[in-house]
Amino acid sequence: MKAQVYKIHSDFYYVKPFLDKEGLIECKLREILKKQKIKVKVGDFVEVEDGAIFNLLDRKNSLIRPSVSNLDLVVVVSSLLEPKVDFIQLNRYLTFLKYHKIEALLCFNKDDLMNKEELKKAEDEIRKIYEPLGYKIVFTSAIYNDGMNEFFKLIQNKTIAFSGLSGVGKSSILNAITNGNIKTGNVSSKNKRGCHTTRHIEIIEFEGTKIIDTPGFSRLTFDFLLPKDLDILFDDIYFYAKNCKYQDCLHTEADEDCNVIKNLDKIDEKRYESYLNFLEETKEFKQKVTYESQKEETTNKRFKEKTFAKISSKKRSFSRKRLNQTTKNLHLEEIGEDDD
Ligand SMILES: Nc1nc2c(ncn2[C@@H]2O[C@H](COP(=O)(O)OP(=O)(O)O)[C@@H](O)[C@H]2O)c(=O)[nH]1
Ligand SMILES: [Mg+2]
Ligand SMILES: [Zn+2]
Repeated sequence: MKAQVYKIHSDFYYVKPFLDKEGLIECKLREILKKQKIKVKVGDFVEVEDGAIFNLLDRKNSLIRPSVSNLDLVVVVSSLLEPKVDFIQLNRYLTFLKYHKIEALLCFNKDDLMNKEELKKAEDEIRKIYEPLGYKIVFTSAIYNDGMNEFFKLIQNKTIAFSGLSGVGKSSILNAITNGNIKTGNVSSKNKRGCHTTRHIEIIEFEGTKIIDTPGFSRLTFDFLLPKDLDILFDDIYFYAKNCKYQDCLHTEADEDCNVIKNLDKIDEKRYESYLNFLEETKEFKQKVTYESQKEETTNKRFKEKTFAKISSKKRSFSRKRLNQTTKNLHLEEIGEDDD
């Protein structure tokens, strides 16, 4: 029987069968999946037999934090005021989602805090940056129900999750679209040691829309990507980067003849600033990869060759092939990682 995982509590998986409109079924995980270190997540499609999940079906996408699979759309919520839009953070969410091939919907909430002219100005500014990038954008007020019909149409019949900084109105929007009919479990709380207490992820259904209630997106630093792989995640930068004459260019001020630098006036300032910020984070990853890779290479050489001298004298840069292999290994490590 095919089913979707709706929530997980320690060793128990609560799944909803495809052909059943009724409630959830409690299952365990077959030993074989545990042995293969397969981590079943909320949103996963699985096969169930005799009260146990024995097969994980193909995923459309999958995240580690939050630990969910098969999202159609993530609503990235910002508030226009209180707090003001944090464009770097917004670009961070968008770049992260683009990397994971998950569609984003941009929601700008608390539009009631602006007067007509201010709102018009903010809207124009935002649309000018994000519409050419292909994003759908809604302006809402969770308090006055502005934009809620339009918002609901954009999420209807999809599997969605909310992201956005705390205080922008995610819970209020959820309340507004469901008329307070569903309760979500995720209040932000910290225990005595200042750590976040464990919170559960679960799918909540509302009129055909599956909302994955998560404690939020965390650890969104780009320390899993090589510097050379960042530009392609920025459509507006890549438009110029793809014609850059330098092959390994990172499109920073250091390269005067870089095609991105030459066209900087056509790229939104905050977008480029975001790119530079994330680039620094990717450099840390490259260092880690380089280190691991050299360590590996040295060890291999010690076994294969008789002289130590050769190793230290040949401080040549490691091959790209090896770099890619190490990158892959580090990624695999991450996949096997536990989230709680
Ligand atoms: N003026 C205004 N306040 C809002 C709106 N939406 C949420 N708030 C307020 O912003 C604060 C944070 O909202 P909440 O939904 O808890 O944000 P969350 O942390 O993103 O879930 C609360 O005091 C809400 O009442 C809105 O559309 N307009
Ligand atoms: Mg909230
Ligand atoms: Zn360049």
